[in-house]
Amino acid sequence: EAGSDFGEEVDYTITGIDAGAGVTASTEEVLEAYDLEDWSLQTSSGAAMTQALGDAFDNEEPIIVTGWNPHWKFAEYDLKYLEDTQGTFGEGEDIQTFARQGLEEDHPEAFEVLDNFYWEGENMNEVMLNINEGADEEEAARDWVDANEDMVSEWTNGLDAVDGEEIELVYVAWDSEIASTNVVAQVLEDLGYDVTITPLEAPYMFQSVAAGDADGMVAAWLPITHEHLLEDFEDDIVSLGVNLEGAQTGLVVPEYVDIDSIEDLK
Ligand code: PBE
Repeated sequence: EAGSDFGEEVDYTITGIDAGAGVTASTEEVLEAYDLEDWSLQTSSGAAMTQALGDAFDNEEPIIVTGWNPHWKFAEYDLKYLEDTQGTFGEGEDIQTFARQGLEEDHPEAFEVLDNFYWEGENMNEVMLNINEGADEEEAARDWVDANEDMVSEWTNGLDAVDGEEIELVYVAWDSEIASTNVVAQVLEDLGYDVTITPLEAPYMFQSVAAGDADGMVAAWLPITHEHLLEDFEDDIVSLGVNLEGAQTGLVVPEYVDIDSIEDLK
């Protein structure tokens, strides 16, 4: 059976990312839902996962990872999502923006930028690919903002410059969120803000916005991935809507392995 060979080859281990990620929780649900009791999910970090993926491709070895798009790995490697017949990962998600209560009154221009921020997966990919090729995160965001003045001006249209007021954005150090958060930070800096971006684990990202310690974040994946975090904090955060459509999470393998569906892991 293809699945049991594959399972043995990867030691029945899915290479995961951080324990607090939504895709980690979804994958634990998948192991239950598909009766994959022989399998385990090994948590680490987004960076460790992409390192393991790169090592596997170097040697054309089998691997299975928790994956998502937008992500540069789909441009770098020939990858496929395993078919999710039970729909545990959902049928696509949006990335959404949230602000702290009171931000609109305290910093209306920053609130407006966060509210207006909207881009496409291909835009995010440009920043991610640049960083993956070695660019500094802040510089990659700077370059993207400079090269996309038309889109950026839609986010800042009609807003007055401010004078060094402080704004703190929180995010999790996933490649996708490193890209978006750095871009928004550059745009706010250009408007005159003094911006700090702080990487946290996902639950603390939501919590700090809810507590008013941070001003906002552009990193909520909904309706599935961060559903449990939204439930915990939705009464204390301000929803500013979708900033990117067509995101997805799932289990991802190289094209060169001969399984196609989560069912094949049995
Ligand atoms: N991700 C990227 C995150 C959201 C953004 C899919 C790794 C998660 O699983 O929580």
